[in-house]
Amino acid sequence: MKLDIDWERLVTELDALGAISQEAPPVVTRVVFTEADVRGREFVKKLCREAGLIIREDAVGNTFARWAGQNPEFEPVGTGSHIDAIPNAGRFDGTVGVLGGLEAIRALAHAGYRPRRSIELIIFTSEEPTRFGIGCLGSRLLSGLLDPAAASQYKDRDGVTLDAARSAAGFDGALSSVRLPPGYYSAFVEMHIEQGAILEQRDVPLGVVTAIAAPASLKITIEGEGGHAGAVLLPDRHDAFLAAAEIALAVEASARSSGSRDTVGTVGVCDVFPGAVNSIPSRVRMEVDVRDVDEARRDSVLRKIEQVCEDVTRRRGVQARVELVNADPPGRCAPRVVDTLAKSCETHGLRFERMISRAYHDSLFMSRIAPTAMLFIPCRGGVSHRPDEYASPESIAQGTLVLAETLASLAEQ
Ligand code: HGY
Ligand code: MN
Ligand code: MN
Repeated sequence: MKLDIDWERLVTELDALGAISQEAPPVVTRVVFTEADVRGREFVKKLCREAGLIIREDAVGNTFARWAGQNPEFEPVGTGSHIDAIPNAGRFDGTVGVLGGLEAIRALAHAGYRPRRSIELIIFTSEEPTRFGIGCLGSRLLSGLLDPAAASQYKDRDGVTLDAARSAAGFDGALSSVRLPPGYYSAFVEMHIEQGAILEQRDVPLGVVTAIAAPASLKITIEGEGGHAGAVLLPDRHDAFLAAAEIALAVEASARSSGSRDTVGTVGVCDVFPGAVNSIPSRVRMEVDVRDVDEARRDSVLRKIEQVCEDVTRRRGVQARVELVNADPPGRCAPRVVDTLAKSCETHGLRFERMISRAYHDSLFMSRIAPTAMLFIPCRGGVSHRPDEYASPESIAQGTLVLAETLASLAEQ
């Protein structure tokens, strides 16, 4: 089948979606259920309608745009990703999988192909942890891996609950209705930028993902004793930030000491109260991100961090509350889907590399309920989660071509 990817239209759409942001371009910030997120959703849904797809949205805003197959009663093939973006991000993270998935469907239809199985494009809600502190909120609920009752009470930093935020964005209904029955999809594929530099360094145009690293995150609240930054002598202080600083350095040291380069850790959020230069910090709220492809090694780092918290708080006379937000197993991709992606690359004479994903994605949770794999395209310098994130039109076109070929193959399996 001769497939023509209209990469100019696709790049124009990616740029237009990138301009739907809470910040001025090239900065993309599109936090879930904000006005920019809602506008971004409307933008993509309009393109899906124009392509003749049938749209439905669930109670948390996961959005499904279906291309009806010849056998609509067969389990569909799914593809998609997210369009929410963390603060100060770029325009390709997630969106390449959504708009690239749409373009793959348009190219197949344009080539006169009619799938046996329906093909369904998904926009997952809140892949990023920015607002509610946990990543992949929509796909966790979809796959039944998150308790709806607990999720509905998640609060953002302003105390707004998930229920209130989703309702204000137009999504109501019981969160328990989001979960899909097992076997709902016959297969799922997500195209995404690599967010690392391996493909670019090895000059390989595509990555076929065989596993997804196991993410974990902690919330650590440290309560010390405030006071005048000049008058209180050092021996009398219980400085919450300096305790936090020791713990933050221990996050890095614990990851480094695992013996594997696959173990990583950082502290991405650190709120200091009261935040006045001449006031000893009395409270610090930190969010810690620890990952590894090996779950046991990751968990040993979490235990070390908890041990350090105990030691530091005892020595400094402060209190620490450590809350485990999530500690997910790694995602294993399905050989059938991996091989179908590999074959599609070969069909189009495109070199590829089998690799693991160090970033997590909605595919991590989709792999729990459907045979799943991912397709990576290179991003310049491996840069992501920054406004200078960039994927070339050539990479985007090559990825979309292979995605289209793979969706068609899976729709016939
Ligand atoms: O953090 C991640 O791995 C993803 O980009 N949200
Ligand atoms: Mn991201
Ligand atoms: Mn992403």
